[in-house]
Amino acid sequence: MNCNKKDLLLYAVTDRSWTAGRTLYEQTEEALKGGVTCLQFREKNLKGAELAEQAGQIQKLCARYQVPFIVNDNAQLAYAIDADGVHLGQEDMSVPEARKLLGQHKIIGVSARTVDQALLALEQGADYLGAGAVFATGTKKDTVPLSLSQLKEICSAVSIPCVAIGGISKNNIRQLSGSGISGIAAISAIFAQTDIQKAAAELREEAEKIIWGSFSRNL
Ligand code: TZP
Ligand code: MG
Repeated sequence: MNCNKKDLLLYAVTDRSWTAGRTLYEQTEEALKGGVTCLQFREKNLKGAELAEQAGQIQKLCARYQVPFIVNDNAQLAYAIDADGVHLGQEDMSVPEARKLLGQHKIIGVSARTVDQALLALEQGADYLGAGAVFATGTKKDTVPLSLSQLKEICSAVSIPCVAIGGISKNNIRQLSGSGISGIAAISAIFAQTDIQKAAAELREEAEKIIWGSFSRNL
């Protein structure tokens, strides 16, 4: 496994539907400048050559900033472009299959909403979990928020790091304090903002406070 817990602190997830006249490349660079520590390429509306082409560009950009580049859903694409890893939903390729394809050194993340899903992912060799949604979000329509106690249960059930996702913003991130997460993931709180660099920097500062705090329990 190749997943440094510290890299999960501020995990940005892309969404070109927010680009508002700018390119995803420009937006991603702003996010990286603002201090994003991991980037997931999640472009549900791109396919085939265009998907691979965009992914390759963003991958090179992330490499310049030495930030891990993770492909959402698509382990085949992650393999084809030699991405740092893949993030798998419950309906995507299984962890053992993805591990076989990508090898021991790539990062495999899994979405988990229950302790059972978390334990299975751990047992199968996932490197980290994405847990959520933790708050109401308009970005992903088919999700219902977990309670804070469900999030805590998931985090404490596994030895791998957990990243919270869903509706997280600088205004509610403090509610996640003490939940046991190692990072927060966000789409709109980063990519839907006019000043993406500033938004990422503010989230990073808050994430450092609530996750790392004055003692490094989660490191
Ligand atoms: N998975 C659970 S909630 C979500 C995903 C991909 C959407 C996160 O987007 P936002 O804008 O940070 O709420
Ligand atoms: Mg998915």
